[in-house]
Amino acid sequence: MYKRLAAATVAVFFLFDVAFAAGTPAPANAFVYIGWPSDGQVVSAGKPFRVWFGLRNMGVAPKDVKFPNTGHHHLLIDADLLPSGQDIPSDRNHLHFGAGETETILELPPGKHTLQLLMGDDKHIPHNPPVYSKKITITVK
Ligand SMILES: [Cu+2]
Repeated sequence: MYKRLAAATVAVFFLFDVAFAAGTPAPANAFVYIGWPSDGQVVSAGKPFRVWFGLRNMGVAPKDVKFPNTGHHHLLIDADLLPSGQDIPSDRNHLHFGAGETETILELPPGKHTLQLLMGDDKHIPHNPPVYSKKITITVK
């Protein structure tokens, strides 16, 4: 009985996955990365710093512009990736660069922080497959 239930659960999850997987396609070799700061970088407190967004094998387009193999950058600050198919929230942990920006200036409170880039389509939904950078940790002090 237990085994049968487990199988049923798996099937439901699989169906959900298929239902939400039909997002905007991204090239399989798309690669997004944080050009600066580097993982482990220490930056000065009270001093804004620039974050560079790098992207290969994919283009940048502003929000609401639907064009193949493009998207816009989102910077996740002290946040984890979202379940697939969910649109990216807009708050101080999820910054949208809907004008097609490829860099920003940040100022963060002292302490350790994580940064991660995530591409979103014209409607702020991650692509299929999702295109995200390595999550880096920086220290502000
Ligand atoms: Cu967005």
